[in-house]
This record gives sequence, structure tokens and C-alpha cells, in this order.
Amino acid sequence: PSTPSVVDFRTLDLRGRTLSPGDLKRLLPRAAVSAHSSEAAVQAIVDDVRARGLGALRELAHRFDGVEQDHPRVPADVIAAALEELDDDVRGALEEAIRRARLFAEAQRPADVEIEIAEGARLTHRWIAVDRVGLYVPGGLAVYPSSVVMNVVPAQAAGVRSIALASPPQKEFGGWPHPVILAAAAMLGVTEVHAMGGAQAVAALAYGVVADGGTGDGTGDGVGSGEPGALPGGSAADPSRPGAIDPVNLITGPGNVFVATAKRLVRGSVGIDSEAGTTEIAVLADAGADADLVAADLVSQAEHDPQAASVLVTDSEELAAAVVEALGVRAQRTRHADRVRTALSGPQSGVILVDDLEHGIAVCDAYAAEHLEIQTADAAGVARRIRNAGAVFVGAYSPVSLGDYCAGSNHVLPTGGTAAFTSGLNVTTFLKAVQLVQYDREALREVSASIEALSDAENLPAHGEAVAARFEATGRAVRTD
Ligand code: HSO
Ligand code: ZN
Repeated sequence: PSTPSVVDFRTLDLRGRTLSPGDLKRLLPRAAVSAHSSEAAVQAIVDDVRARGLGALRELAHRFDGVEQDHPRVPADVIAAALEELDDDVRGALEEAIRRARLFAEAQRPADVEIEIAEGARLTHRWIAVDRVGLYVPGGLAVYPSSVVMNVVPAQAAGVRSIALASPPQKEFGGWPHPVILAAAAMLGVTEVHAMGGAQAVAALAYGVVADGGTGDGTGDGVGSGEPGALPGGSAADPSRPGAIDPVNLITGPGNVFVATAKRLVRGSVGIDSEAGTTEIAVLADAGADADLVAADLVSQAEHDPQAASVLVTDSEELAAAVVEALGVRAQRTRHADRVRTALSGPQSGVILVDDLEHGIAVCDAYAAEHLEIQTADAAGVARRIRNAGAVFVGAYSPVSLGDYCAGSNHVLPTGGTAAFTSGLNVTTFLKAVQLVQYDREALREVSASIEALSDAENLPAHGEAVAARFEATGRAVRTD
């Protein structure tokens, strides 16, 4: 598609229109999700990696990334060298980003709940970290060392014991991921990094990969299923062997449409985080907002991708006109002008005119933006009323770029309207809860009749009998500690 020479930021005028939330949602600018068109191709890649392990990974790295690799595991000395060569300013910035992200993530840890629901009847809701996670860090149009921080820090704060990082191999860096990504991993103490991208990375993390020669069936390649007994030759993935990858329990991180589709396809075998698709920014602004700053923020996210969405919601025609003008100026002089103009001129971007702030809040909730900036009077008051957004940036000094790097908040956030039902990465993404049940004899007796009544009602009498057996006069000595 050709790049527009000027910004064509379209207008949707919703003034005077009362729409149901459903109608509103249909009218709002949003790129059609085309994930399904690639589903068959992605499924084929996932199946291939699952069936052929390393052999498939090698071929796919050649085909998609143009690199020859024996296995994707990045050697420790390559990671150490990347840290060694890291620019001092970038290192300092990453340190500060890590420090802030860690403070926020650690403060998010939910407390276990323990209550005595009746005398002698104890219940505990206990949070436990997922054992092993696979974190995906995209390459592609840009490299994202900041995404290493955003994935790793909450996982570590949750107490995840084993972390595998995957990022696409880069031809210009010897087939390893970008050195700043490796350096960020090193700074965080992550030692298991795999140079693999796309759907193949997701499949390898989800199902595991057996090292060369590990299958014992003479083919050389194989794949782990997470169940050692099910492997060809009966050998489990052994992480000490070059190329072996242990399957993970959960995969998180943003990625392109292939990554997102692969995550959806392996879900069930493993957990996945919310889908982080092409980035979006919405700005809710009134007449008093600074048009040039609004434009700067809309351009900042448009630079990610020609499909990125930049949306302005305002009750001021004057502000809208001033923002459009400022967009034109900024979109000409910015480094990634082509991408930015394409993104701003796409059907996913534009200005939405509303009657007043009240109306604007309803529109923002229906849109459920990944990032929502509030640039209005009493921004904090308005922000408190927003129900649907991945992250809300309050006031003129909280731009989205702050959150992308250094705010302490997370930048892996739900896109495409999914903020209506899901959250950005945070500590709880990496936690699951176990419910502990501990009743003593008297506490059980108190509800035994209820259990029997319900077990009869469900025609499952053995359920009731299991309780009744404890109260029969058999003279059995039941342990009570
Ligand atoms: N805005 C992106 C994150 C990012 N920005 C990384 C710069 N680097 C999605 O939230
Ligand atoms: Zn960004």
C-alpha cells in the first residue's frame, strides 16, 4: 500500500447521537482483526515444530529469519559480551526502568486469604507462582529491550522459578537476538534465552524441544510433550543438552499476528496472557488541552506500526482542528514519517467528536483502548471514572511514552478492545491460587446432613457415604493432627 503524502486523519462526529454501547462499538474506528486468515499457516508451523523439534526450528530460522542455526539457545558468553558492550546511558536507563517496575510489581502481590468460616472450618486461598514461563520479546520493525523488562520483572516478582526468553534471531547480529535484548536479560539475571521468533517460538516453548540425539530413535530430532513417558525413545527434554527446551506452563508477551495466533492455538496446553496486538492510543481531551502535545503523543504510538491506531476523543472542534494541523507538521518531520502517516491515515485512526466529557467517557469505555490519556480539566477525577482501558495516563505530564519505558507500570497491555475483559501484564498474570480446605470433626459434622441431602439430590450417594463413614461407630481411630 502506498504511503499517503499528507495525514488524512478522519473525523467521526457522534455529537447529538444516542447510541447503545453495542452500536457505539461497531461505529468506532478499529482495524479488522485478520488473525484467522493466517490460522492454517500458523497451525502448520506449530504442528511441524511439535513433531520435528530442532529440525523444524532450524528450517524455519532459515526460511523466516535468514539465519543458519544449530540450535536456538544463546550461549552464555554471547549474553555476557552483550552486557559488556552495552552503552552506559542505556544501561543506566534500563536499571531505572527495572527498579521502578520492580517496586510496582512487588507492591501488587496479593495477600493470601485465610478465614475460619465456622468453628473448626478453615479455608485458605493461597497464591502460588507458575513454575516455568516463556516470555516472548518481539524483533521486527523495532527491537524492544524494554519489553524484556516488562515481561521478566512481574514474573520474578511473582516468584516464577524458571524463565525462558525467546526473541527472533537477527541476521546482522550473528543470528542471535539484538544485543540490547540480551544485555537486558543479563541485567535481570535471565540466563535461558532462545533465538527464535514467530509461531515457531511459541510452539517450541509450549511443547518443548528435545536435544539432538535425545530421542534415541535414530532421527536425531524430537519434541517434548511435557510428559516424559510420551516421548519417542522415552527421554525427556534435558535442558543441559544443547538445543533442548523444557516446555513452559505459561507464555506471555507481545508479538505480531503470527505470534498472537500461535498463542491462541497452543492455549490449553499452556496458559497465555491477554493478546497484545498492534498498539493503540486514545486521548480524551477538552478545549484546554495542548494540541501539539496531544499530537506528539498520537504520533509516538503511530511510529510503532503502519497499522497502529491513534484516536482523539474530544468535545472541542477547535482542539480537533489544532491537533490535525499539528499532526500534519509532526508527521512530516518525524523519522518514521511513512509509517506514521500510514497509521494516522488508516481507518483505525481519527478524531471522534462528542457532546461533552460525559459522552467522551462513554466513548472511551466502549473503545477500551490499550492506552488512554486523559488531557482534561480534573484529569484525575475523569480517570477514576474510566472502566475499560489497559492503562490510563493522567494529565499532561503522563504521556504514553513514559509508561512504555520508565513509569514503573507495564507496557504489555490488552489491545483491540480486549481491555473490556482483561488486564495488562502484572504480578497476578504469573500467579494462580490453590484453595486449602481443613475442617475438623465437629465442623464436618455440622454440614454432614447438607452434604448428604445434596449428594442424594444429585444421585451421587457415595459422596454422602464418604462423609457418613466418618461418624459410624466403628471404633476406628482417626488421626486428628
Ligand atoms: N507502546 C508499546 C510498547 C513500547 N513502546 C515498547 C516502545 N517500546 C506497546 O505498549
Ligand atoms: Zn510505544
